[in-house]
This record gives sequence, C-alpha cells and structure tokens, in this order.
Amino acid sequence: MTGTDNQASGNRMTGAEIVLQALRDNGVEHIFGYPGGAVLPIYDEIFQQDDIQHILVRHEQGAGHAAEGYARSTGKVGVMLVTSGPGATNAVTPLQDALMDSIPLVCLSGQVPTTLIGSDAFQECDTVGITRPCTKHNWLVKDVNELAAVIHEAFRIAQSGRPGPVVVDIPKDIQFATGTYTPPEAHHVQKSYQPKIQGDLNKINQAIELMKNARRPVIYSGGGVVNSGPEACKLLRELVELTDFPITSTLMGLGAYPASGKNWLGMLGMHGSYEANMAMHDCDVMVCIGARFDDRITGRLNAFSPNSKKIHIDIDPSSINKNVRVDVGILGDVGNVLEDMVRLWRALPQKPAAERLGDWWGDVARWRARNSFAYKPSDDVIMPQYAIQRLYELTKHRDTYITTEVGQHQMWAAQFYGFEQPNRWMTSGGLGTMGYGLPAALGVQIAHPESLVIDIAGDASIQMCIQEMSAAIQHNAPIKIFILNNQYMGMVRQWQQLLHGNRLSNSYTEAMPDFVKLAEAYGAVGLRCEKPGDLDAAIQEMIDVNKPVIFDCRVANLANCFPMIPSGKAHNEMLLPDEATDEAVANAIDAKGRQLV
Ligand SMILES: Cc1cc2nc3c(=O)[nH]c(=O)nc-3n(C[C@H](O)[C@H](O)[C@H](O)COP(=O)(O)OP(=O)(O)OC[C@H]3O[C@@H](n4cnc5c(N)ncnc54)[C@H](O)[C@@H]3O)c2cc1C
Ligand SMILES: Cc1ncc(C[n+]2csc(CCOP(=O)(O)OP(=O)(O)O)c2C)c(N)n1
Repeated sequence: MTGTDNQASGNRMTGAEIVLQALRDNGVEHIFGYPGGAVLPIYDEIFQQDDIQHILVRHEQGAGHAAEGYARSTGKVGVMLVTSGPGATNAVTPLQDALMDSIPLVCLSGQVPTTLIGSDAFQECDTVGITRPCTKHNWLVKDVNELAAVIHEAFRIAQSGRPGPVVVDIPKDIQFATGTYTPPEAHHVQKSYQPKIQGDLNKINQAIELMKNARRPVIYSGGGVVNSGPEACKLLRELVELTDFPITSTLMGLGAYPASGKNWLGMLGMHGSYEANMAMHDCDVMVCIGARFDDRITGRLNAFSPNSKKIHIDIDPSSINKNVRVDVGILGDVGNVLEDMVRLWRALPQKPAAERLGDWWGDVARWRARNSFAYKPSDDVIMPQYAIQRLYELTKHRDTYITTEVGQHQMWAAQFYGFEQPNRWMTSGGLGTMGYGLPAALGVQIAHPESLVIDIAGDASIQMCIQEMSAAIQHNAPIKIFILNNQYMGMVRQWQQLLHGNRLSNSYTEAMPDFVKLAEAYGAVGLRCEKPGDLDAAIQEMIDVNKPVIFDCRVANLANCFPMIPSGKAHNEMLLPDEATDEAVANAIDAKGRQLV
C-alpha cells in the first residue's frame, strides 16, 4: 500500500509509512542513506514506492556531505537516513559541518526499540545526546502519533532562520506501530521558534546614514547572502551598483557578487587578497552582510579594522556582537533588509557625491597593483594555481558546479576560480572537513544530472571519502575529481614550514595509491597529467567523458598558498608571495632528515 492509499484510508499508517508520506509532503525527491537493523521498516517502505529516490552511499559521512552538497546547490533541505549506533555516530561529522556552515539538513536515524533504550542494546547509542551540540534541534520520537508533526517541524526548523541540521531519532517499534498521519497544513508550529526576518527600519536608517557619509566604505558579505537566496544576491548587486562601494566576501559567500564585477576585491581573510584585507583594515564604514566575523577573517581581534563604524546584518541574534562589537546590528533576513536598504538609498533626497570615494578607489587601485595572487609560472612543472586557472578557463562557459576538499587546493580554488553566480561553490568552511568534496559532488550531481560537477581535491583529502566513487558509479553520477597531487598534506606542510621550523612531521603522503588504477578499479576513468603543455587537452578529455573521472594532476610539490595572514596577526601584516621564504622551502627536511628539494 502506498502513502497515498494510506491517506485515503483515514490517515492511519505505520510509523515507516508516516516517514515516507511526511518526506513526500515536504517536497523531498532524494534521500542519501545507508541501511541497518534499526531502520529496516523505513527501508522496506522505500522499496515499495518510487517517488522518492534513495541514493545508497558507502559510509554515513558520505550521506551527510552528499545531502549538504544537494542542499547548497539547490536551496532545498538535504535529507539523510542512517541506522542506530555506528550509523548515527558516523553522521556526526557532516552534522557539525552543516551546523557550522548553516546548511539545512534533516537526518533521520533509526533507534533501538523504546523498551530497550538504556539497556546497552545491540547498536544502541544516545543519538540525541551525541548530536545535541551539533544540531540546531533534535528529537527522540516515542509516540507514533507525534511522528508526522515532528518531521514537519524538523523541516521547518532546518530551513528557517539560520539554516542548520536537525535529527529525528525513531525507535524501531515506532516505525512498526500504527498511528495517525497529519499533513503539514494541519501542523501547529512551535511558537518558541519564530525567527525575525524583517529588519528594524530605524536601524536600517542608521546604517544608511553611516553609509551615506562614508569616505572609505567596504561591503563584507558572507554565506548568509547565499542562504537567503537568489533574490538577496540580486539585491546585493543592486546595492553595490547604487553605492559604488568596493565589495569583498568570505569563502562561504563566493558567487553572491560576481567575480567579474568591477567593485569586486576578491575573497578576504587568511588567504584573501591584499586589496580585500587592506580595505577591511583601513575602512571607515564596514557593512557586514550575512557573515559572522570568523577568526579566519578578523585575524588578531584587537587589531581588526580599528577605525571603522561597523554595520552587521544577520538573522541569528547570537551572531551579532559575538566576536566583534558593532555600531549598528540589524536582525533580519538579508533579502528583506537589503530590499529596505536599496529602497531607502534610492529615496535619499540628496545622493552622496560620487567623488567622495575617489581617494579610496585610488587606494584600492594601488593595492590591486600589488597582484597578491602572483606565482612563478613554470614550463616544466604544473603550478597548482595554473591548474585551477586552466580548469576555470575551460569550464567557465559551461553549467559548472565546484566542490572542494580541504587544504591548499581549496584556497587556490577560491582565489583562482571566478564564481559569477551563487550556489555554484560547495566547500567546507567552518569545520574544514577533509573528505567533504567527493560526496558533496555526488549530492550536487544528483540534483543537477546534466551539469558539470567537479571536486577540486588534494591527494590526502580525497582518500578520506574515496569510497563514494562506488556510489557515483552506481547512480550514474559523472562527477570529476580533479586532484592537485603535490604528494603532501600541503596546507599542513606549509604551516610546518613557516611556523614549526621546517620540521615536516607526518605531512608527507607516503605509499600514495595509483589514482588512475584506483579510478579503474571503481569502474571510473583515470587520467594523469604531469606537464603544463598537456594540461588543456587532458582537462578537455575529463570534461568530455560521461562517466566519473579521477584526474591525477601532478603539481609542484612545495608550492605555498599566499597571501597568508599568520594566526594572531593583523590584516596589514599579511605575508605576500614575494616575501615568501624561498630559503625556507629549500631547507625543508622530512622526519627522516631527508632534503626535500
Ligand atoms: C583551510 C581553510 C582556510 C580558510 N581560509 C579562509 C579565508 O582566507 N577567508 C575566508 O573568508 N574564509 C576562510 N575559511 C572559511 C572560514 O573558516 C569560515 O567558514 C568562513 O569565513 C565563514 O564565512 P561567513 O562569515 O560568510 O559565515 P557562514 O558560516 O556562511 O555564516 C553565515 C552567517 O550569516 C547568517 N545568516 C545565515 N542565513 C542568513 C539569512 N538568510 N539572512 C541573514 N543572515 C543569515 C548566519 O547567522 C551566519 O552568521 C577557511 C576555511 C578553511 C577550511
Ligand atoms: C578530517 C580532517 N582531518 C585533519 C584536517 C587538518 N588538515 C587541514 S588541511 C590538511 C591537509 C590536506 O592535504 P591535501 O588534501 O593533500 O590538500 P593540499 O593542502 O595538499 O592541497 C589537513 C591534514 C582536516 N582539515 N580535516
């Protein structure tokens, strides 16, 4: 009997049927999961219907990251399904990842029967206890008649306000029990969670006043603009056009304003551009839109943008004044607040004179001329930055989505791949989870089957969730894994070199697998490229193959990612490429005292 038949028979259903019907009624088309004893009734229901597609992954961490990629690239809620015990504990990393990056996820987990809870039953763990700190909210459902309402509420909480992950833990006897299904329309929302989305007009007027009189303004935008949706991104572009303020963005906000836009300064922060960080340091008015003053952005807090008035738009009250005290805090959804801001700016009786920003744009031009992403090109060896530049040139006119793993390659991707639109860039920013990119690419490809989906990876990170190649093959997801293979945990090696006296402790990837053979073992296509002159043709081959590909791009082993603001330093103390210590690179030794160059 399908869920629809069940509705006809007076809304009486088993718990497992309720789960499927609630997913359908919340618009779910895909779920990412892995079965086990405590979720078998739900899997049995999945078997008997075909309107929700289940994507079988190879590890629950993969299910979570795939659901994150799916969510970020579509603006919908990502759904994962795991069994009790190890299934639930394996889900912890993606839950925390989604919490830190504000990604809406609903995780359904099986639990041992209610009568066995607390008895150290087989595959029992305290899922709500373990996931409480890494979710926005979680529930253990003990009454089948509450199951539908809890799932509807889970979807509402995951996507409203500051988006985030939620867990619904469902004991096996509740999945078997029969109860009443209530549709979302009949569901009474919890009064205690009603995020404020409309900004206070007085505050917005105060912000306009500061912006109007600014002589050295900067817009610092973040992931919250992408969270708010395409309309918010349009309004951001409109605000920049109207005010002519320079704009930078965090790693999480890339694409909300186009990289080709004339006011674009590039990403800011630890590996951000010189012009973005100098503008943040020297500005007199900072307009922070949907960003959270992360430590990768602020550097040393007491030296952060010392002379500016700060405006902060955020939907989460706990985000405002958390790390940095601001002068005007506007609580609300970015889209709504920007709509008011644009309207009020347009209605100003006297527009501020454009010339007042002349000197400031002069400063920006000088900083830009510093060319802080410069690197030494080579004809013999592929420089990692060059590899990203070529990847960008050969894919920019296509319908492309990029995911990443974590490390230097992630930062080079952020620096050298120009994002023109939001929701095209999926990366693990807050938790920095190696292993994120491959399953996230799978999730993106499931949502966008016709698009080109590329995971820009490092040789170490890719080995953390490599098993999902098998899921990609099974589900005909032709994802491309573009590994910048430098034979090191490059980001760790860079820190060891610059901050730990060149002692490269355990950051060399010995016993590297042959990635081409590995791809073939999974039934995918393996490609390798070692020479700059061969790169374009090899990338083109990767694009043209309609199958999953692992591309082993052999790059310079010891290239460093600059600029870099060392931990605890201020924005104007950043290390630039030509100040990099070539000597230090030359003197690097590994744990066995071997010279590395
Ligand atoms: C190796 C590594 C290096 C890194 N280096 C850098 C770096 O150089 N530069 C950099 O920028 N980052 C860097 N990061 C990422 C960094 O750690 C943070 O993840 C990132 O800076 C946070 O971005 P964000 O402030 O935009 O916040 P997000 O985590 O995207 O948070 C969004 C903010 O917007 C709010 N919000 C959400 N939805 C809405 C809405 N609808 N309306 C209003 N507000 C909303 C949220 O409450 C939150 O405060 C690095 C990460 C790694 C792993
Ligand atoms: C799960 C996890 N463990 C450890 C780290 C710490 N870490 C950050 S970057 C990095 C090295 C990444 O190496 P690789 O994937 O080869 O990328 P590269 O920096 O060389 O581009 C490590 C170990 C992490 N971010 N995530």
